[in-house]
Amino acid sequence: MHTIDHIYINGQFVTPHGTEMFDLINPTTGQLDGQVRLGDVEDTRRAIAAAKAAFPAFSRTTKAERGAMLQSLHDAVLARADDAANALIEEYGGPRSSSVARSRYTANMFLDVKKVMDDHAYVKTVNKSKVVLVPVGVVGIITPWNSSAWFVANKVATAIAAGCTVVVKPSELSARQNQILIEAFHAAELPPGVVNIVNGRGDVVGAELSVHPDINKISFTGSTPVGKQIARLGVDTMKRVTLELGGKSANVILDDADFSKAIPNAIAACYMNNGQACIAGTRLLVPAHRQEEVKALAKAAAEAVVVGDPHDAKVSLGPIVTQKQFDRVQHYIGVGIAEGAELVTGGLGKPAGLEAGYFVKPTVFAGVTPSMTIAKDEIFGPVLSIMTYETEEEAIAIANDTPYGLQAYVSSTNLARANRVADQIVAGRVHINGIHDDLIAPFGGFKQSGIGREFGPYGLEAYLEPKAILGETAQYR
Ligand code: TXE
Repeated sequence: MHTIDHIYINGQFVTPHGTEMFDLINPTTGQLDGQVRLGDVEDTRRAIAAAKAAFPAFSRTTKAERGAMLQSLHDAVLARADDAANALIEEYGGPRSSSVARSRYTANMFLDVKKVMDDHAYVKTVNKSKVVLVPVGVVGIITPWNSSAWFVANKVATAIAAGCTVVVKPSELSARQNQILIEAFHAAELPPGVVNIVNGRGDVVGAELSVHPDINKISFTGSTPVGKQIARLGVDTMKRVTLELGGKSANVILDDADFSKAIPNAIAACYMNNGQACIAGTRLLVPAHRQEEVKALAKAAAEAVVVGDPHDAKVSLGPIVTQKQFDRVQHYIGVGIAEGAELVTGGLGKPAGLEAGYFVKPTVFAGVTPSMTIAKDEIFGPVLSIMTYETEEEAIAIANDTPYGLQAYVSSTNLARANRVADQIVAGRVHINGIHDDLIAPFGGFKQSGIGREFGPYGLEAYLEPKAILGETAQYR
């Protein structure tokens, strides 16, 4: 049993004023694995006060000082990478190989951000004036349960690079991962108050961060409805917001693609993170005359996925995070069947032998039309919808026929053609021929997938405000 009964304020682990205990259930077993004591509004206000008090001195630190902190954070987080991987596996059901990899790149994020900071000009000349990029202030960071510690690490690293202080409200479902992260932050000996963390409910701690006048910016990753709510709550105090929200990403397979690679890739792009990824390629768009071939390849690839205990190195698909999310995914599979989509493989119920946990059968639907619910809603589970198109123009139109615009995938052996299609898809990132990693290129969404960008120089600028000094200027930074 893991008991997390402290929050982190002003460089100290303190007992929360809030007394509610929240159960942590292991999604692989369905058994109680721990409890977290939740903070309340009073705890949130204490954390905000600490971040506010730390801000003036921290905002004046040099890049060299903050660079040393980012290096220490990298070292401390890396030292806990194995613990973090275990927490990911047990708390969230992340398969071992991806959990180990993710824990390592969570640590590396601090070095990536350090390099971006070092390369970024914080003082520029625009026309005849000096423009100084100054930290936006005290930042509230609100994160979901999928890839939680990694989201926190990226946001905290970027805030530090900018000279901001923060209050973090992680998902209550990710308390263990974030406890390890905050212990690493403590070991890195940051100045007190620069990073504070309050476990708690979204509508309590998250909402207080979103309205509090001493919070200058919210960086949020989560669902589109909650992102909208946060933007609404923040408008009275004119908070800056970075919102990374949902997606319904299209994966466009052009008729000249190498289907033997593109279709297994499409399964991987949809089932990543146990199907619980905002960037999952959930709509597979294929030429109508190749549908039968695609169905056979997708069925084979989905049925080759090893589902089970994520501790097992052979497993690539673990459970869904909670009973509630499991029920939601089952609901959508039922709706897909009821609305007349063709079930190619998978379907309702749990895979044989895995009844205890929240496991979903790797599922593929074909004959999905743009008006079906499963083509429109973010399901957040391993459920792929195959849709057909007649022409390249129609493929692009279907890809863009969504309120989301986070990510897309295009496969073709003709790179000029692939790029032409990519140019016309309205999404923050488009991957050509595969799933690619780039933690410096901008990441974020068009349309209702969010506002702003994370990673790299664009992510850094989201924590900085340009301030122009006109007239007789002098360099002093
Ligand atoms: O997200 P929420 P949940 C989608 C996905 C999933 C659904 C629900 O479709 O099925 O959202 O997941 C905090 N003020 N995504 O419930 O509710 C909350 O405590 C301030 C997409 O986890 O958006 C948590 O810390 N904060 C996605 C965080 O917001 C509030 C990632 C996210 O919770 C709040 C996760 C409020 N009123 C889910 N209410 C992605 N795009 O990656 C809640 N929170």
